[in-house]
Amino acid sequence: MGSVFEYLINIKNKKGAGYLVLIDPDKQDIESASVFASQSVEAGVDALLVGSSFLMSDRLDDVVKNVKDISGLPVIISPGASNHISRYADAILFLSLISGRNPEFLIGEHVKAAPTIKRHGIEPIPTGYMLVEGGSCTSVQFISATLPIPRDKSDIAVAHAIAAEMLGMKCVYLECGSGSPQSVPNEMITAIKEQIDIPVIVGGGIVKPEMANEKVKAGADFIVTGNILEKEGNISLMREFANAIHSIS
Ligand code: 1GP
Repeated sequence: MGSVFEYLINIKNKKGAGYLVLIDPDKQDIESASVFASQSVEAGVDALLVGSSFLMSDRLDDVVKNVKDISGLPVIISPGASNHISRYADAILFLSLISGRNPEFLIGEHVKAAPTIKRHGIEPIPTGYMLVEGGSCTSVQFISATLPIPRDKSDIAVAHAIAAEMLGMKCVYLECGSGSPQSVPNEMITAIKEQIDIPVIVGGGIVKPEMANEKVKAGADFIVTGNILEKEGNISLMREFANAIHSIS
């Protein structure tokens, strides 16, 4: 079997862009996460992310195991800290919060997590995580104690993305933070995409399929939604997102 990263690249090549749905174990119990997982398959979601900035619940293992068994989709952890690891996951976004200057989230948590990730054989996907100002102080901003990149400073965002690529990271994740009032500006996505060859993941505050479609047109390779499906969760909305994201090839 190929790697999860290869699977994602194939999805991007085949469908134009990929759709990743985030399940937050703090917000969803096993039962609702399981329903979500089976609906994801029907709706055409490409992979499931599981994660939280905080992780107050002890459900991570159970959620990962259940959604993987039910959906058969790759399950990728989107961690907030070094203890957010499940041996049942297929892969983990090995996120370095490159937009911030907090050493703990640039390398410290990684050193703590690396031996466990290796021991469990979870595939790490080295990812440059860039927090972009989204109109409110999100959990990521608060917990990481880092400043987001100002929305109107695409040049700063581009420089970070180029550095991520030069450091050998496999993708960049442009993130406004879960539930943010605004999403990553389309111009910023385009400016970054013009300068790097690694895939660009975009998430945070994407609440309408049309928004997802615009982000893909701007250059996003993968779109992440979380909150909106937890709030308004229904399979038809999930399907609309999938169609909007897969419509450009
Ligand atoms: C958070 O980008 C994801 O990491 C999802 O954000 O919950 O705002 O969709 P939303």
